[in-house]
Amino acid sequence: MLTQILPLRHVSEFAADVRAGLTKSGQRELPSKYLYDEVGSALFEAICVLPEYGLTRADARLLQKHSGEIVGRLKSPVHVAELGSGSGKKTRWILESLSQRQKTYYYPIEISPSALAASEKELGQIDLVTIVGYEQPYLEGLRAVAEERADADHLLVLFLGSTIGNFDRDAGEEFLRNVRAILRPGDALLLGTDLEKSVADQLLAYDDPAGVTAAFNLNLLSRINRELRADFDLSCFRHEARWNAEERRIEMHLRSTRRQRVEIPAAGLRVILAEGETIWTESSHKYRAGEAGEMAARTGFRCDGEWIDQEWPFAQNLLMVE
Ligand code: AVJ
Repeated sequence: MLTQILPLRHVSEFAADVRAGLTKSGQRELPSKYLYDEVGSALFEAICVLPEYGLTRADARLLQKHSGEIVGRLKSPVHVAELGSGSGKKTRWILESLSQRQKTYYYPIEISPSALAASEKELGQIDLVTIVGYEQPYLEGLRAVAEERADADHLLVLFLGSTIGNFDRDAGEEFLRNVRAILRPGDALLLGTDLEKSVADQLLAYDDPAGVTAAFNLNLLSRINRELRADFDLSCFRHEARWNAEERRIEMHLRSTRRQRVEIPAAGLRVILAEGETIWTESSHKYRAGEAGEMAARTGFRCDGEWIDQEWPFAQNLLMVE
């Protein structure tokens, strides 16, 4: 409702983003990428094993079942770059399939140092696989990987887990165009998209009864308290998951249960939140079968195959650069 901006000489990128998001007129927001500090990454790993959150298991099942076929469609030699490696667990199937035919480099690109370390530990023991991690934003990391490769090498870019769903639809396509611009003919992108399912199932996946997702969402405020010396009182916020039918996405919000003032010294900010006001922290867009192929056609790729999990509707899409 009311925002007071104090003069400030230098702010970190995190502080600047928090400041921009919380001073927006209308709906306040915080960028979802900041959910993944060390605590947030650990909470996300816990979400992935919740019975209500079938997404990660569906993603992994498809890779386990079809990685041989997927890898069989790629030109050799091919190396693997992954945008947001997380724990690295799902990637094992792809790397094992590839390493049966060639020596393989794996480049996880990840802004969370704890996730990067976890993926290096998880995948470090596979024969004939060499890991070179990049602690960088997706496109910067991918550009570095693409520039350093030999002329004959192809790249398989992994963008798994429906992370693309965090972008608004237009921004997601713009992101695919940017990925395409870094690649060259013979390269490929394996894109995971979570498919639309019943609203009840989707809401449960983002508001589990044990409260793990609530903790994951609220931790963003704890992180701001820790890193920007803020004084968010977490007991005065409630996690909320909403289905936005028009945009076909789940939204996570943090609802202020009363009128309250929050100080964020390192962002030079004092915010007054109204009772019932929300801070929007994440969008998870959902897709239809075939939709990734349509996105591919608009962004300079050709969809070579789509594999769908029957238990938890989720699609693995192999997009080729020609
Ligand atoms: C990692 C972005 C795919 O949107 O489903 C899980 C993050 N948020 N539960 C998702 C998340 C709440 C997840 N992604």
